Formats: sequence, C-alpha cells, structure tokens
Amino acid sequence: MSYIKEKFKAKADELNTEVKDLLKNHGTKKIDEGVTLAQAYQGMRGVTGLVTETSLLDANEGIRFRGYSIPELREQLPKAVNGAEPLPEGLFYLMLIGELPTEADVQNISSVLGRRSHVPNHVFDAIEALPISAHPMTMFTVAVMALQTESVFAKAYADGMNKKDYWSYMYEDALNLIARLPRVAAYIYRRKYKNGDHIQPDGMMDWAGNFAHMLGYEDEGFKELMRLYMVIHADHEGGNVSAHTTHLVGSSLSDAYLSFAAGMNGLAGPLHGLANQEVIKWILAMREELGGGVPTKEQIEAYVKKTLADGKVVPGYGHAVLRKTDPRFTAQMEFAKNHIPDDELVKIVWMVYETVPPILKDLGKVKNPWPNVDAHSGALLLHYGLVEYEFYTVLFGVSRALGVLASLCWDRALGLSLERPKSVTSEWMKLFVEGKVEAIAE
Ligand code: HAX
Repeated sequence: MSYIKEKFKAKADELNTEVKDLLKNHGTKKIDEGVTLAQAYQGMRGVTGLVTETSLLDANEGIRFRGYSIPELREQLPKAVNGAEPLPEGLFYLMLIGELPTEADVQNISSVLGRRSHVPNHVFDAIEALPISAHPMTMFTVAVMALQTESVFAKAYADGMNKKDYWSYMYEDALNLIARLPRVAAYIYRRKYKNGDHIQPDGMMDWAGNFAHMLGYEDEGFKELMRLYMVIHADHEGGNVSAHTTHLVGSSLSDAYLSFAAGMNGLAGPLHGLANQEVIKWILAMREELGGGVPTKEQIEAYVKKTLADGKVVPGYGHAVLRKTDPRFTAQMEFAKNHIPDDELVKIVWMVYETVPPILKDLGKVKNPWPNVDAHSGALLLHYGLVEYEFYTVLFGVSRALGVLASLCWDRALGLSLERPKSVTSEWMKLFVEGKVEAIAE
C-alpha cells in the first residue's frame, strides 16, 4: 500500500470508531428541525424532502401509481389484442396525466413512440467503440449520452428559451428518449450476444412487443412478460437512487438525456437495479454447487447462511422503504403460476422465498426480510431463453425511463428548484453533540 493510502486507512479507521460512537450515543439527536444525526449518516432513511407526482410507496402495501396498485393496473389498463397484461404506454399516460387512459390514448402514444424511434448512426458507433466485454449497462449509458446530441431542450436553452417553455421541450425530449430506448437496448443485446445480427423494428407493434421483437423473441408469452415487466419496474416514488438521481441532475436544468443517463449509472449498482442479475447469478451458483436440479430446503438454508457468513447480502431481499413482500414480486409470481408453473428455476425462486425471510429475521438487524422486485425477474426471463443475465438491468432501465421521464416533465412544469440540501462534517457533528455549535435553523 502506498504511504498516502496507508495514511488514509488509518484516518478512516479512527473516524469510523468515532462515528460509531456518535451514532450509538447521539443518533436520535436532531441536527436540524426534522433530521436526526443517524439519518444524516444512514442514507436519509425516513426523511421526507422530495415531491414526485407519478407514484407513492407505502411501506406495507407497496407502490401505487397515481393511486392505482399493481393488481388494479393489471385489470384496468388497456391491453394488447389478445393480451392479458397492461400496456406500458398506458402506465406512462397515467403517470403523466394522472388519469386512466382510454384505448385511443394508448394507441396514440404507441404510434407517437413508433414514429420517433429513429436512432442516429453515431449512437451505434459509440456502442461499437466499446469492447464487446463491456457491461451492457455501460454500453447503455454511453448510448444515452451519445443520444444527447438530439436534445431539443438543450438546443432551445442554448438559443435562449423562456422559463415558461421548459416543460414543453422536456416533454419532447422525454417522448423521443422513451421511443428510442428499446432500439438502443436491443442493439446492445444483439451486438453483445447475437453476433451483431440486428433486427429492424416493427412499426405496427406496441412499444414493449416491438422491444421483444427487436431482442429476437417472438413468443407471445415473452411479449406479455415484457409488457408486465415494463409496467412494474417503471417507477417506485422519488427517493430511490435512479429516480432521485434523474431528478437531482434534472434540477440543474440538464436535459432529459443527461439526467436519465445519470440515473442509469445509479441503477447499475448492485444494491439497486443490478440486484436482478445478482439474484440469478446467486441462484445458478447455488444450483451448480449443489449438483443441479431442485435443492432441498435444508440445502438452500445452508447456502443462504454461507452467503451471509462470507459477508455478502442475499440479493433480491430487503428494501429501504418496503416492510412486506413487494407486490412487484407477487405480480411476477402470479405470471409464473399462469404461464410457466412447472419451470424448475421458478420453483427454486419460490423455495428461496420460503427459506430466506426467517433467516434474515433471525439476524435481528435486517428491517425487511421479504423479497423485492429483483428476486423473481431473472427466472422468468431465463425461461423464455433470455439467459444473458448481465443484460437484465438494461431491461429495468428501459422501463424506469417511463417513470423518471414523466417525473422530469412535472419537475419542469412545476418549476421545481435546483436541489441543494445542506451537509455537515463529522467535525461539526462532534462539536454539535458537545454543545459547541447550534442545531441548524432551530
Ligand atoms: N442480506 C443480508 N443483509 C441484509 C440484507 C440482505 N438482503 N438486507 C439488509 N441487510 C443488512 C444490511 O446490509 C445492514 O447491515 P449492516 O448494519 O451490517 O450494514 C442491515 O441489514 C440493516 O439494513 P436495512 O436497514 O434493513 O436495509 P437498508 O435500507 O440499509 O438497505 C437494501 C436496503 C435493499 C440495500 C438491502 O436490503 C440489501 O442490500 N438487499 C440486497 C440487495 C438488493 O436486493 N437490492 C435491491 C433492492 C430493491 C431495488 O432497488 N431494486 O432495484
């Protein structure tokens, strides 16, 4: 280790001990009117400081999009011809407008997205410039950045746009970006995993159906899965890393491309969206280690305990806000029961669901031992042949665009401010608990 790195380690060890002490003895002290010392160190859990119109999360009940739960959306949103799952275009309309769409509204969005889906060649060139070994999420964010040349918001700002018009250009960017993302994502998939054998879009299909088609999956079951997948991953109120980052970056009047790319870099973290690839990687490794087939409950238990003993988290379990089984997990479980009840990997996912929560509960520190959205998705995708699990977070990202971009339209329509919370140092915290500095704004 270099001497500077060693010095940093010594300083970090020292401050870590002091911070643990601060948290233990003064965690509940309010450093300002609404925030405790512990909340400032521990990811601002429970601090309400954002407004997001598109959805609201209840710790026990799960997500509601403009008041509608996932089961209600599956019933009430328009569907594809002969389809049973909601069309994501309808959810986008609901998040944007706040009312359930008619069939005509959904068709309108579908055809607008189809017309705007052209992706300029330099975007594909930017993807091609990366080594084939690059992670698909790296290719995805690079592609979104390359698309930024198309921002009408950035052009209008450079030309001197009036504040009153921000929302209008943001709206255009949001629709253009949502229209282009499936093409970009499918290009990445076919480049990395299918020898660059690309598939042209089908302008007659719905947004998610066409995405499945461009990925190379024509099975109706897979198309239905994509529609459901794109709906349930779209939004989870405003504080999660991808939504919050998109909003934060947008608050400096960065355009939709810059803001969304930033959010996607957050989604690419293993405690957030990358958990979907981690879950299936973990399950496949467990199955392999145990010699294949469906393991017993006891074997799963032992594997979970080994994961924890190795200092790792059990991917797909736990949540910063939720305190019950995620309804997005339940929706996928229902889909599997209807479409692929005998799938071996799905059965393992369900056994893991029976096994993990009691073990996490016994640890005594995990606030939510229940599965989140990522605990189920991989097994469904794998069933239909999408086995390249490093790509799963890109699918999540395409869906997440619907929520965070609808939110950006609202941010600009409401003229929400530049985000700039106050921060303090640990030195300030020490002075504060010694009574040498005052709590902020008291
Ligand atoms: N396995 C093992 N330990 C876990 C755990 C899990 N699944 N979930 C929480 N814990 C641990 C935490 O690591 C923490 O331990 P330390 O005190 O030693 O640091 C402790 O329990 C308390 O954590 P918490 O308050 O219950 O949870 P947080 O709000 O801090 O974190 C996380 C929430 C989602 C990050 C966490 O539950 C986790 O790491 N889960 C596994 C990764 C995962 O599935 N992420 C996806 C979440 C959903 C999502 O965003 N999808 O995109």
